Amino acid sequence: DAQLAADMPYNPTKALEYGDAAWVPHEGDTETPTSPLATASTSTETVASPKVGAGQPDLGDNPLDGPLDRVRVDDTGRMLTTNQAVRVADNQNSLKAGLRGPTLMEDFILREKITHFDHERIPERVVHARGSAAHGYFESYGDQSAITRAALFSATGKRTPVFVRFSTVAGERGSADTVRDVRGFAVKFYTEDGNWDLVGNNIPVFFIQEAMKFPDLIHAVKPEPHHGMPQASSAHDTFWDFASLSPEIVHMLLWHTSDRAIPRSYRMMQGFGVHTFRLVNAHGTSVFCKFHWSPMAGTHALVWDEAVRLVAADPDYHRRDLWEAIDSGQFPQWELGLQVFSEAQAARFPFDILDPTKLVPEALVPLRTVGKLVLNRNPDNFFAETEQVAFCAAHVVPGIDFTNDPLLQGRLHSYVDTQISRLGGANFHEIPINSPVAPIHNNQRDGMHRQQINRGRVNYEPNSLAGGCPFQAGVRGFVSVPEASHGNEVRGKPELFADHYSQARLFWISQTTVEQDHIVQAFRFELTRVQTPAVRKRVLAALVNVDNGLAARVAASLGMDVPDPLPPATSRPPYQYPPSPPLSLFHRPGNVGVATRRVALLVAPGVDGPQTRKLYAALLDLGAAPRLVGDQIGKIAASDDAPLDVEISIEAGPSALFDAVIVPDYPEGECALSRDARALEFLKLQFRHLKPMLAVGSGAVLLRAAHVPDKLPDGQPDPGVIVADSCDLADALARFVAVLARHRVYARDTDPPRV
Ligand code: HDD
Repeated sequence: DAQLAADMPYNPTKALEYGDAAWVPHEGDTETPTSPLATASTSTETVASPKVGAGQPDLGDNPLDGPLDRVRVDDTGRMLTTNQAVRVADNQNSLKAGLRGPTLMEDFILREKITHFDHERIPERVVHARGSAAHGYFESYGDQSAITRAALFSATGKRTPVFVRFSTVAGERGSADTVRDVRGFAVKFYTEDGNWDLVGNNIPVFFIQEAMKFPDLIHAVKPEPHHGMPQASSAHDTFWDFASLSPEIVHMLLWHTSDRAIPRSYRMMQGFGVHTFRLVNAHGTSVFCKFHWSPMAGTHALVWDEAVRLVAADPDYHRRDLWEAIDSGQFPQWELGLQVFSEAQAARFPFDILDPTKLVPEALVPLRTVGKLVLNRNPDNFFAETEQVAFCAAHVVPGIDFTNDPLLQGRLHSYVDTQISRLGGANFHEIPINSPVAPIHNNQRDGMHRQQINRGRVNYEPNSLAGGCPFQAGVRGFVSVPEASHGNEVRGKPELFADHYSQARLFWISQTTVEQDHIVQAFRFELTRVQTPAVRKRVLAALVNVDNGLAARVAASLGMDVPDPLPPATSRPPYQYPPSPPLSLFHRPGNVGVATRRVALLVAPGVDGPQTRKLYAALLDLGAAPRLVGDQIGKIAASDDAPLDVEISIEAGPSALFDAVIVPDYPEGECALSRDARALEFLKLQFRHLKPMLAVGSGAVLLRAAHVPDKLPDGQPDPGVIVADSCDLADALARFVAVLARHRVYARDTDPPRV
């Protein structure tokens, strides 16, 4: 750095940035400042910010650290200043003409502070306003250069930094996380060849086939315009009115009413690029590709009643889950799978690969796993990173290209356009979180908030005065796949797009019984909230085309007759797909056991101290997150001399926040919680939400007081209601852990619930 500083032309107005002065602490500094000239290669996370999670993120060699470190700020040991770096003597009192006199216009410190505050908010995203994000990396499992020249896939073990944002679609920025909705899954890869944004969802198909319909879809699902209700919910007339008149939506409606729309965690959901993309190799040869993210933690969902309660118990449920998992070192991971197929294969599919309401069944094209995504570091600042990150479906790199999917084509326009109003101008790519790590050289200039100081007199091309630079990259740059175009200009769609029901039926028949039950219940809930009977009837008429049984069950749940089917939009007979097991949520149980599962140990005075500590430690060892839950926080007397420290009260930590419960033994008699309605409700809800429950010794009294049945509806023992003696604790815990690793006891599920 000293050499670098010495080599720079001297700028007298910035003397502190040159030579030795750059390293000399000036008054007010309590530590050696990093050189203002520090570059990516020299600054490190620890120098720039002590604020790393307790998980000690494995940052490795991450080219993002340098550029982001340059703008990270820590105030420790620093004096308060204005934005002009003038030290502020008094931040409590404005400047007045006399102690009781008017505040003076002269008070530039007051005015700067208030003015900045007045402009702190930016427009929220028009969709996906509510979200959470994290840093990490993508690691390639091999060399994929045979199918793509994209740099991130060029070698085994190659790591590319990423920033990933998850979101809901409909809710506003402050809305709750656990509403029924599609989840966004947007990945920004900072590759050496520029940024690639894979802006996907947790559902592989979409509501509509044309970008032209997107504003209508979103207007319909957002709060109704006259009174601004309801928030973050599709269960209202305008959404279902639009849906009932748009039969292409039916496949997506089945996903939307399935438990996919209420994930347990962002870490436990799949991600999909949705559209068919192209991969292109160095010879310009291209293949079609669908992108799939599969969570190592498995795909797991909430149950609806639990999701609703979580809206109140913790509106930040998914945000907190992601943050805490990373902070505790349990880094969320996904594998990237590609479905790669040729044009010739695509031509034989019974659907059009340009239609985003269709998926490619894995039986037709299996997944090829090419790498993993690891999220290992929380952002330092929500606004600077999570809010200002700007994804764009048009951000691709050499090796990846688009198809003519009309929804995708419209997206290519929308994202940059929206950032211009959201982030205040055309230079949003210079905001640190959006900046590529690859260098930017072009003749684009000026605009609001320009950061780059482009040197020289030439800002045009062709030029001779700058030796023709920056020069075109030719084949080393992005080359679009040449595709023959034919046909007249026309507004319309191919015939196969009109097959609206075959894949909806495929999804329905690929679901297990319990998943089908939940779909019926979700339709019942949504359509019960719809006030207009004709809308309900039209939805039923569309469902008849999917499956008579489905339509009949939804109709019965609404007290309606099954209407005549909606006339199909095509005369082609529906295609009869065989069931596709990967479409079931239960197909991917995951391989992380009980890691990060939240387990409540219900405790009150007199609880078996050694046993409770043993259970707690055993769960911690497995990576789970045990918590002592009682009627209030603080110390309670246990059976031995050592008191226990209750971490959270039932009031502040209700049942919905825990994946499972344990009631330890009370050796000296009855537990006071058996007369506490909150504790009994806690247990009833654990049972109702299909969670594993373990009671040891006289802890079982609590289960009985809560009327928790120990049999399944078919009379078999409930594997998730485990009552054990203190002497077979190890065996009982092993059974409990096995059930918890499978997430829920779905065999317990009944409608209506039994407790
Ligand atoms: Fe979109 C945001 C995903 C169709 C227009 N979209 C946005 C985000 C995700 C998606 C994950 C949030 C990104 C973030 O975290 O900042 N969108 C999708 C998927 C689609 C899709 C998977 C279909 C396959 N979107 C779609 C269409 C249009 C848009 C058809 C417009 C024609 N989407 C936008 C947008 C947003 C956006 C208005 C709002 C905020 C933003 O872009 O940055 O441009």
